[in-house]
Amino acid sequence: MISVIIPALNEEEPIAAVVRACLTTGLPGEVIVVDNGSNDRTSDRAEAAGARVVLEPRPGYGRACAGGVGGLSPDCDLVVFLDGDGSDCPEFMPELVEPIQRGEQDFVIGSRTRGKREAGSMNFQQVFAGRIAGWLVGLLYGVRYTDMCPFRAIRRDALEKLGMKEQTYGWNLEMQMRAARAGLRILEIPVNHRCRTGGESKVSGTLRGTFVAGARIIATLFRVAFER
Ligand SMILES: Nc1nc2c(ncn2[C@@H]2O[C@H](COP(=O)(O)OP(=O)(O)OP(=O)(O)O)[C@@H](O)[C@H]2O)c(=O)[nH]1
Ligand SMILES: [Mg+2]
Repeated sequence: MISVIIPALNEEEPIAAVVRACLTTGLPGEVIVVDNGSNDRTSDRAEAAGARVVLEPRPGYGRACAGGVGGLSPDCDLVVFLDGDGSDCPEFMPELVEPIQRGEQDFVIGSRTRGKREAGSMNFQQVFAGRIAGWLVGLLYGVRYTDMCPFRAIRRDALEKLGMKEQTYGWNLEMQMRAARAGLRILEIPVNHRCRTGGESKVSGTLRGTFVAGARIIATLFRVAFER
């Protein structure tokens, strides 16, 4: 069974449409929205749209994703992650999950830099950071990524063996590094990307968010690269 995990913080405007678009693909057996401390109606709207809400009281993108993994149903064998702001395009879900279902890949990740991007949906720093991080991971582990796209699919057993630790914005890169180092079969496919469909940016749209996320991502790169 496919489970979708959506980290969401104060996304009451876009979240219902994101949940519905995931369900419309007919693929997921469950959609889990992980709300860590929203002070708006994110949880209610997610639930009304058909999601199961997991509350993660401690803040942080990585904690939210990990909270979702902790709340997976026992039947789940394939996990899809995407953001709750409406910027990822769930219609690409079949392309992400089918290579895993066919037994050909363990980890399939979208690349927004290789897909069609709506004007303004990614800023220069995001595109640049994704390229640089991808290049560094290539040097370290021989797997070339072109983005740190949040939209991705992975076998549940493989994910649980990775030993994910990152609690904040380094989560996406940490998964890519650990997957490469573990020798998983990895495929990157172009996915389209839109501007968020409502609500406010927490990361790339603000100067503070950009610096905090950038620092966490760099710290993650060093931590994972040098850990023994
Ligand atoms: N649970 C949780 N989710 C978060 C947290 N911070 C951000 N998110 C979610 O993570 C996703 C990415 O955050 P965004 O604000 O969209 O960051 P971004 O994509 O760089 O910025 P945009 O340009 O606005 O799309 C969204 O679904 C957020 O709701 C957090 O601390 N906890
Ligand atoms: Mg976003």
